[in-house]
Amino acid sequence: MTKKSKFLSLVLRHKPETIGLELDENGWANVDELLQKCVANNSMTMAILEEIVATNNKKRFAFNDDKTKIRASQGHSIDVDLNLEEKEPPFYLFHGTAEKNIESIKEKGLIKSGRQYVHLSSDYDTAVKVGQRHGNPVVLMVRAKTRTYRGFKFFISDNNVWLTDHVEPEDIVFDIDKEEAQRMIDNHNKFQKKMHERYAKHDVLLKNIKDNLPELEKELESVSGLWYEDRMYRFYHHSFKVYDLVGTTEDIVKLLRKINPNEKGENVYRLDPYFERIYMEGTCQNRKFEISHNSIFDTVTRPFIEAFFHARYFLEMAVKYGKELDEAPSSLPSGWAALLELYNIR
Ligand code: HQG
Repeated sequence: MTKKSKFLSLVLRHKPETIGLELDENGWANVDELLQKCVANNSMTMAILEEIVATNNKKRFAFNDDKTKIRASQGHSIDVDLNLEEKEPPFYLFHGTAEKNIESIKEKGLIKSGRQYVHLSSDYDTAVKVGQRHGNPVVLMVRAKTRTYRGFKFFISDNNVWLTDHVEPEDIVFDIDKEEAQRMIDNHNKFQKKMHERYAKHDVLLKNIKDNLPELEKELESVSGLWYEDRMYRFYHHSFKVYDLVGTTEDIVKLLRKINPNEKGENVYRLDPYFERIYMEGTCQNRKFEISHNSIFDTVTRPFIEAFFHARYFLEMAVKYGKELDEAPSSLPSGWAALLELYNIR
């Protein structure tokens, strides 16, 4: 049966002319014609074809729906259009080759030479088997997803072989064994999971803002306009009214904590450490005016102002982006990015 399947590979992938067969532009051969033309060269029956299609270890061949046509799913050296499905590849794919090819691959990358595509597999062991066909096997890892960001396309054949036009050396990981490859995949998956969790929190933040928008807007309004104008004036006028900022900052931060997308108990639940320090310094000391402050008025009150400005900025950004955004964006406007920093989810 292997011999017959190899013969089928020859006529359906490389040299249909050996038996005077013609494939259509999509690589299909007419089954009746194939059987007829095989008689002289290599006895083939419908039952044998069916068995090969069903049992071939790599599902190399496929019938059309009514079994009047057959073709190879990949591996062609002749020019056929398989209408392959373009598909987003996993982060890493594998390529098996022989040791003797490595120097040249390091220089030129993976090239398709005779075939229509460079062939890649999604697992390490398959690549070992492919490599063994050429000599002492070596497995290379291809940064497939990274290549798609640069516009290169990947296709998947009906029998799940990944195909691409070429791979430059800089997108190949050389000198890895199976454990190392697995470790890289695990690390990538861990990173991916973390990123997903983080992005999910962007959505939670936006939802929390929207759910609390009236309250946030009301607060922002109360620290804008004439009130705002007056409080800044009080600082320069050395008036104790500037001490009012402390309570206002606390009110704002209460709201900012209310929309925190992190869960209580998570190690990122506290706000950004810089912000927490600015907030502490601007609210925890010298809260009440004392005569002795007069001589050091700016030293005492500047932390109030600093904390107020930071808190007000985040409140303003929350209101702005709560109104503007319909969903958490992947390219980040600065004010939204600052909010993500505040909640440690950037
Ligand atoms: C190598 C089988 C030097 C490449 C398998 C490979 C697969 C370079 C050989 C399918 C090179 C080509 C395809 C460079 C690539 N310098 N050597 N720059 N770039 N090569 O047989 O991938 O069983 O055409 O590493 O399972 O081995 O037939 O390709 O060693 O899926 O269904 O050039 O064939 O499927 O060899 O195998 P091939 P391949 P079937």
